[in-house]
Amino acid sequence: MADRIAIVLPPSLAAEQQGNVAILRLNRPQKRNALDDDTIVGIEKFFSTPPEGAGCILLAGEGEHFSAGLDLSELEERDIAQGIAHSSLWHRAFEKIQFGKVPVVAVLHGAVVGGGLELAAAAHVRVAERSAYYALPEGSRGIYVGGGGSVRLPRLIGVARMMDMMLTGRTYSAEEGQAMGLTTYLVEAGKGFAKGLELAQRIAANAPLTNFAVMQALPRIAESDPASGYAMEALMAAIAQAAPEAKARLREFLEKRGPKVTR
Ligand code: 1HE
Repeated sequence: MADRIAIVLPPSLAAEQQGNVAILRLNRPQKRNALDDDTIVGIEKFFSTPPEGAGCILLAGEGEHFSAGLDLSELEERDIAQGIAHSSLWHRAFEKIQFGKVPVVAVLHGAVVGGGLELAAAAHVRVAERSAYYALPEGSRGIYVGGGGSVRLPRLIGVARMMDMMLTGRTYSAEEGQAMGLTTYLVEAGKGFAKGLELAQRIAANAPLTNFAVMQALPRIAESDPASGYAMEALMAAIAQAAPEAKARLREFLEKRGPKVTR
């Protein structure tokens, strides 16, 4: 059973909750889920204060496409200062996804392009249906990525691939994306939401401190020099294992009540 969520969002976003998973849908299919300012502000708000009890957030798109990226109709009148403010708004909003309170699983289908790909790149796990395709059409529009793409995408796919996508307009299929690190799970048409929900429920069942460590400590450790990384890892490991939840889970396993790791 899905519960509606009290937070006030623009009509381009729809939120609900299924148990310990909160679901946010891009809900502007008539414009292919193009991301206008109201939507980005709504995303920032939702991920800043996820619904109580949510241990994971599932992000999906209504209609035939995940997202056509930036709403190009809002670009025409912007000057340089407004352009910087606009990009900074996207940075703040997507930072709340990547370094927010709980992990985020994105379900992708159809176009995952431009700012839509930047949005997907901020999620922790990406489930892509075979219809999904990735592109950065900014080059052909005479603009540049502005939603953190230059920071996140090279870390996922490499600078050279991102350069090629932007310079030549090359698109990648969901399947190709799997080899590159964009698609974490590849699923058949219509199966993305169910797979995403299954993964989100599994993530939400983890100890919150472990999810915190994976979201907040792991990417920072990966960016730091090895000596700082080892020190931070040792601290994080010690903090996580000292939590009562960890003790209880370890005891469960040792008393033959906990789950075994299976293939
Ligand atoms: C839009 C947008 C949009 C559709 N902004 N209105 N993104 C792009 O360059 C991608 C532009 N969009 C497309 O290439 C296609 O729309 C799609 C491949 C995604 C889908 O094609 P299709 O045939 O299903 O739909 P459509 O007929 O092209 O579009 C339906 C409507 O959505 C139409 O409006 P209508 O009023 O005529 O019905 C389109 O104008 C509208 N629409 N995409 C505004 N993007 C932080 S910086 C990030 C920089 C970027 O993201 S650049 C990439 C922008």
